Amino acid sequence: MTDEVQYRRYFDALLAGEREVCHAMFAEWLNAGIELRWLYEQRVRRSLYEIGELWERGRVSVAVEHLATAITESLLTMTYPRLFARPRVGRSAVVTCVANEYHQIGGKMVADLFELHGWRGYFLGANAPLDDVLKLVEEKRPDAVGLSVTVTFGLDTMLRTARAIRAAFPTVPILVGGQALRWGGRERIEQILQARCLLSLDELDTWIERGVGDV
Ligand code: B12
Repeated sequence: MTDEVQYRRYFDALLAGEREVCHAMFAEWLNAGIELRWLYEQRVRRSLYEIGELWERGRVSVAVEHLATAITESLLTMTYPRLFARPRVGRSAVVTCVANEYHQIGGKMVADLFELHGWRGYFLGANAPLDDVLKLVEEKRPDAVGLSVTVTFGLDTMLRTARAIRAAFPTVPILVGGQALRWGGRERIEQILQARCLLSLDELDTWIERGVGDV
C-alpha cells in the first residue's frame, strides 16, 4: 500500500469515527519504527488540518470534528513507551497553551518531542492562566518555555504571556509556535519578545539539537 493510500485509509476511518481501525493503523506504524516526528506531522497534523478545512466549508459537522479529535488524542498516548525510552539528559521544558487557547494537540506534540530528546516535557494543556504558568516556571526552573497559540485572536494574549515570562525570568529561552503565527510577523514577534518562533516540529528538533541558549 502506498503512503498516500495508507493516509487516505486512516483519514477515512478517522472521519467515520472508526476508533479500532485508527488504533490498528497507528500501532502498525509505531511497530514498524516510523519516526515519531514524521507520524505526528504527516498523519496526525495533516489529518486534523484536513478535517479543519472540511469543517470550515461546512462539509463535516462539529460532532464529526470532535470525534476525530478525541480519537487522535487517544492515539497520541500510544507513543509513550517510545517517548520515555531515551536516557534522560537532565533538562526540562514547560509547554503550555496560552489563556483561552483550547487547541492543545500541537502543544502536546511539542512536549513529546522534548521527551523524545531525553528532556522532561511538562505539558500544561489548554487554556492555562498566566499566573499559574508563572508559578510553575518558578517551581520547575525549566531550560525552555514553549507557548502554543492557534487562534488569531489569541496573539495578544500570547504577547502578554511571553512578556510576563521574560520580565520574571530574563534568561529562559521562550519558544513560540502554532498556527496563529502562520501568516507572518515572525521577525517582529521575535524582536519584541526576545523569543524564538518555531513553526514545525522539524524546526523545534533543530533547536533542541543545537543546544540551549540559541534565542
Ligand atoms: C480540533 C480543533 C478544535 C478543537 C480543539 C480540541 C483540542 N483538544 O485541541 C476545539 C473544538 C476546542 C476547537 C475550538 C475552536 N476552533 Co478549532 N480547530 C480544530 C482543528 C480541526 C484541529 C486542531 C489541531 O489539533 N491541529 C493539529 C495540530 C497538530 O496542529 P498545530 O496546532 O498547528 O500544531 C503544529 C504546529 O503549529 C506546531 N506548534 C503548535 N504549537 C507550538 C508551540 C511551539 C513552542 C512550537 C515549537 C511548535 C508548535 O507543532 C504542531 C506540529 O507541527 C483545527 C484545524 C487546523 N488547521 O488545525 C481547527 C481550527 C484551529 N479552529 C478554528 C476555530 C475558528 C475554532 C473556534 C474559534 C471555533 C468556534 N467558533 O468556537 C474555537 C476556538 C476555541 C479557542 N478559544 O481556542 C480555526 C482557527 C482559525 C484562526 N486562524 O483563528 C481552525 C484553523 C479551523 C478552520 N479551518 O477554520 N477547535
